[in-house]
Parts: sequence; C-alpha cells; structure tokens
Amino acid sequence: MSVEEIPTQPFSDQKPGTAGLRKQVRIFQQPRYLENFLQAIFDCVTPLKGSTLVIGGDGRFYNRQAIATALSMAAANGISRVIVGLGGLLSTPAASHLIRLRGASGGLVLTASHNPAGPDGDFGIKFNVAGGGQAGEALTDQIFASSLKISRYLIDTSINVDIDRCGISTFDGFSVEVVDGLDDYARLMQDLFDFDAIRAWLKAGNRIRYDALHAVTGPYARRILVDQLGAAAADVVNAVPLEDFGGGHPDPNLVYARELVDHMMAEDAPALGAASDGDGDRNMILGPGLFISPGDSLAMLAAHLHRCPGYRGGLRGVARSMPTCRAADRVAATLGVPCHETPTGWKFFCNLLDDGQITICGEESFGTGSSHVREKDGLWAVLAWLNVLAASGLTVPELAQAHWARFGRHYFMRHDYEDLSLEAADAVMNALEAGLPALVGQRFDALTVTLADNFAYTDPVDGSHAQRQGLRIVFGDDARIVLRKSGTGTQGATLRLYLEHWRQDRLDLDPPSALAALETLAEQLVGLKRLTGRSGPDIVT
Ligand code: G16
Repeated sequence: MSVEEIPTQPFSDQKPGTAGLRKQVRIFQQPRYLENFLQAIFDCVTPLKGSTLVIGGDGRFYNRQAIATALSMAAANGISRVIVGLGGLLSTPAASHLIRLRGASGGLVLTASHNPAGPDGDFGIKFNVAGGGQAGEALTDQIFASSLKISRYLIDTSINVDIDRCGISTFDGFSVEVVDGLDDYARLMQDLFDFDAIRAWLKAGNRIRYDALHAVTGPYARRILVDQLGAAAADVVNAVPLEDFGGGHPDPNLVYARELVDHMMAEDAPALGAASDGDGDRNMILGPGLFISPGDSLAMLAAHLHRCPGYRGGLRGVARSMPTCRAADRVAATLGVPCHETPTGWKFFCNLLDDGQITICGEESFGTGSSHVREKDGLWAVLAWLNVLAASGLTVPELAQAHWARFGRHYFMRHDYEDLSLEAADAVMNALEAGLPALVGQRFDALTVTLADNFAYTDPVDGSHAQRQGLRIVFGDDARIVLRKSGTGTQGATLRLYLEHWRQDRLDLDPPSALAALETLAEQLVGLKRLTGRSGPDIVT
C-alpha cells in the first residue's frame, strides 16, 4: 500500500440534492471534483474506517472510472473491505440489499437515476448508510460542509482490481470482493413472492412485457422473469445495459417509455406491461389499454399485498410523499393502519421503515417499495403486481375497476416546467406562497380551499424538521394543487405542478379531461404560464 496525500481546493457546488450529488458528467470529470466529494464522505462518515463499504452503479458512462478512483481512495482512507458489483453494476435496490445483508457500514451508489447518460449526460453519487438507506439531511449537510473546507485527499493508486471477475483481491490490510449482485437480490425476491404461482400464471398463457430501457435492470429481469419464472425471453426488451442507455432517457413514464405504452395500448397487449429506470428503483405499471398511475399502484398494492408470502401478516402502515395522490390514504384507513405523508425523497421513508411503522411506501415519481430494502425498488413492484394478479385471478383492468368502485378514483397529473432560470422558478414559488393565506376558505365552483401552506414535516421517529417542502392548496378530500421545485435536475430549475381530483361519480374518464377544470384553476391561482412566459409544460405525466 502506498497512500498519497494530494493537496486540493474546495468546489462550492457539491451540495447533495434529493438523491445525492447529481451533475453533468463533464463537471465530474474536472480534475479533483470526484476525489473531493469522495474525500468529504470518507472524512464525515468515520464508522467506515476498518469496516465494509459496498460500491456499485447503474453502468452509465464514467461508472468504471469512478469505481476505480473510489477503490483507491477507500483503501487510502482505512476502509478494510469493499464489495463491488460485477462489472461495477448494482441496481440501487440491490445495493441497498447488499449493504444490509453484508452488514456494511455504508455504500456508494453511482447513478444519476433516470437522467440521460453518456459523455454529455449526467452522473451522480449517493452515499447510503448502514441499514441501506440514503444519507439523511443531517449527514448530507455535514458532507457538504466538509466538501467546502477540504484541503487534501488520500489515494492509493497501487490498488488495481479486475471488476469483471467475481473473487477477492487482497492487499495489505484491504480487500476487494467482486460479487454478482443478481444472486442475492433474486433470492430476496424469492423469499417475498410466490414464484410458483407466478410461474403457473405465465404458463397459463398470460404474458408480460418488461422494458429495461437499456439500463441496469436488464440482467435482473432476464434472471428473474425469464430464467426463474419462465417469461419468454423476447418479452424482456432493451435488456442489455449500455453506457449511454442507448441514447434514451431511462425514465419509466408515459413520455419516455413510449414504445412500451404503445405496445400496451394495442389490440393484443399482454396482461402486464412494466418498465424500470436507469438504476432500477423506479417502475411503471400498465395493463392492457390502461396506465396505472404510481399513486394508484401504491394504493392497489397496499390493498392486495397480503396475497404475497412475504406480507401475509398484513401491513403495519403506509407512507406516501406529499405530492403523491391520496389514494393510499383511503386504503390505509380501511385497513385501520396509519398513512404517513412525508416530503419528497425516499430518505424520509427510511426512519419509518427502520422503526417498523410502515410496510409499503411510494411516490408519484414512479417509486414504490417496502420494508425489504431502504430504497424504492422497480422490479419488486413488478413482481408484487405479478403475484397479486396470479393470486387474485384478476386482470389489471378488473383489479383497477374494483378498486375505484370501492374507494373512488384519484385522477392525477404532473406538469413539469423544465430548465427555467432559478430566478424565474423562485419568483413563481414566492408569488404563490405570499398569496396562500388569503386563499383559505375561498370557494371556486364546487371546491373550497381548506388548507394552503408550504408543507413542513416533523419526523415521528427522530423529531427532525424539514421545512418548505412544497406549496399545497388543498380542497378538502376532493382535490389538491401542489407546486414544488425539483431536487434532481442538473440544469436550471424545474417546477412541478401536481393536480389531483378525487371522483366517485365518474371512474372512466381520461385523466386530462377529468382534470381540465382543476388545470384551469391552477393557472388562475399559480400562473405558471403567465409568470414564466411558457405556453405550457415541457412534460406531462
Ligand atoms: C429521487 C428520489 C425520490 C424522489 C425523486 C424526486 O428519485 O430518490 O425519492 O421522489 O428524486 O425528484 P424531484 O425532486 O426531481 O421531483 P430518483 O429516482 O431520481 O433517485
């Protein structure tokens, strides 16, 4: 071992956002940029010394270089063992699982999630703590503070490991174990779901179409859906992970997974359509001719999860992020379990999961997960749906119709205004916030504002406070308009407008028409188009 201490100067822009540090690749490629951020982590997270660290990423461009640097710096910073995914690949949920399974003190998850990849795309680093969850606000603040005063980093360039072969490489006081992350993850899924029932369901002629969007879940889906469950190999598409995700945008939604959507809207659509994102934590679910919104998917899974072996004991509680529609709240109320409303960001679910207060949680941004790991989990959601369909004998449209008939339907849409200047985005937020108090009690046709505020959250486990988490205008149980600034973009600012309208009288509308009146009201109250000068949103999901 030959540890070098390299002098450096701080960068001012290494503040982690909603899910770690996400930047354009070329920013990460600046000399010392990656090293500084990694050193800031090693300096803050002292339990890493002498213990185990997991490293893996979604395989995007720069993954391999970043892993090589991280290994050299881990060795120099006194970490005793690093577990790396074969080829540098680990889906985000598989990394979370590996951290838990191997009792690691933390993990580096190298991903910019659903953001495009390649030399002109994005890269990112998340630090996950022991237990598998994302670093909380306090730790990320410390890491940022440390990045601002960094003056040196430690590196041992003699560490050279072939990450394309499973096995253990030993150095003086340091070792690197390369593991096939698929094995452990597939075993976990087998413990949670009834693979026999799913196999029989597929054998009976039900088909699935799974689109991995050329990102990390391809090999996982092939192993589990094709090899273990018997789906046709041709039904798992875009399954080879590529460094640039095939030039696409690996975000499983109605816009970026268009090919899958078209397939599922066609005459001979299979029984279930699904896609996952760059790092495998997001999911999109479709039935023949029907898109299941993430908020509905959370609610429907919450209502049926007891059909899966890993959840036979029922749910302890449910949680959803604030902008996510309130469909899950109704299911939780019927089950007699609590439903928590948290700020956007999976890290806010982790304390509730660790404390055993919830079993399932989800977000409107196509994230669903459970207590099995501390990240959202795309393939888990797909397997949960498959298990529920196999066990209930219902089709996706039958299950959805029955759910809405029982609970009513939460029509939901999100409008994204991307690449705004920070000033323009702040001006919209500030203008709305200033007007919120005056809105309470006002009536707009059949809707009356019952609450209008900037959402704040007190963590019931550790008492920590998160303030200014998004502006919401609530019309009782009937409707909501929510506006928040994205925490994951890498260019300018993105504003997200969320529209939700609960209807019991009409269950068969298409969301744009069900939400047309609320959309007009949102423009009247928020004035996004007026204040930004845009003619409409860039993306509607
Ligand atoms: C990340 C977080 C999610 C969060 C999402 C929100 O997702 O992990 O918990 O819901 O960001 O993004 P935004 O702030 O842009 O609305 P991911 O999949 O990008 O890691």
